[in-house]
Amino acid sequence: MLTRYPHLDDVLDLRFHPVQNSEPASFTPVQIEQFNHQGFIDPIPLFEDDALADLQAYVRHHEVDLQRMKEEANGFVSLHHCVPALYDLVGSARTVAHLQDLIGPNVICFISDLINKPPGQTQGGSFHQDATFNAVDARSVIIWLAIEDADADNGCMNFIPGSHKGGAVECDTNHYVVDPAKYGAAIPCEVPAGYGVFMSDLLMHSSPPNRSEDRWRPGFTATYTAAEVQPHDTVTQWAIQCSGEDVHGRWQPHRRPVAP
Ligand SMILES: O=C(O)CCC(=O)C(=O)O
Repeated sequence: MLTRYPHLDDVLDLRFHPVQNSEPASFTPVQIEQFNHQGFIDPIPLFEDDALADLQAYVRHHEVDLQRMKEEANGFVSLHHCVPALYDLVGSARTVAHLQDLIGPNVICFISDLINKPPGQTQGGSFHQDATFNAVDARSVIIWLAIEDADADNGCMNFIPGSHKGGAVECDTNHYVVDPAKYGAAIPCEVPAGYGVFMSDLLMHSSPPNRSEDRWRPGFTATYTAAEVQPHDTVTQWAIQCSGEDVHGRWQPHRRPVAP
């Protein structure tokens, strides 16, 4: 099994295509090379000082409501689609400028999630490739943004560097990679608060348990692709335009939501 959409397995291009950008505007050429070589770029600051404090306060005050919103929407909804503050978060200028170096000028965000792992967890941590969950060609870039410091103690993500290069691989019925160790050694990706890590949708990653005694681990993740990429199935349901335009009218992006 390759993806959650077996009828698309022969339609989707699930190979890795290196980013070709010799004159990036926000990343350095070395960081672009890092993306191509290891499948992610070491964390960079996206929110600092007051902007970070505001984001942390927002998440602390609204977390319960946001989780309830997801549960009430048949188990999941991409929150940027219905919460103005999170719409603005996924389209923030610094984030999008960096994405344009990897994706091009026409940036679509089509999925996001707030994951706050409680302390004292004992289970979790199966490797997967996000491209196998998305009904689009494997060209998406995922940003994982730390709302508070994420480290090995409170369950930061683990990556298998270079595991994106072979494209999508066989997974089990839960869409976890079969025998991930054969694709390389896993490393923890520690991310300071306000920093984001940009990763290929083919990078094998896992979310190990938060074994800390009393530290929550809130992280916000958003998935972006180029408007030129053909969407399939229901993948446009939460699509928004972060920059440029939907050149071929493929995504029909949604407007900024209004506050409930
Ligand atoms: O935030 C996390 O720890 C899990 C993220 C993840 O694995 C995913 O969104 O695919």
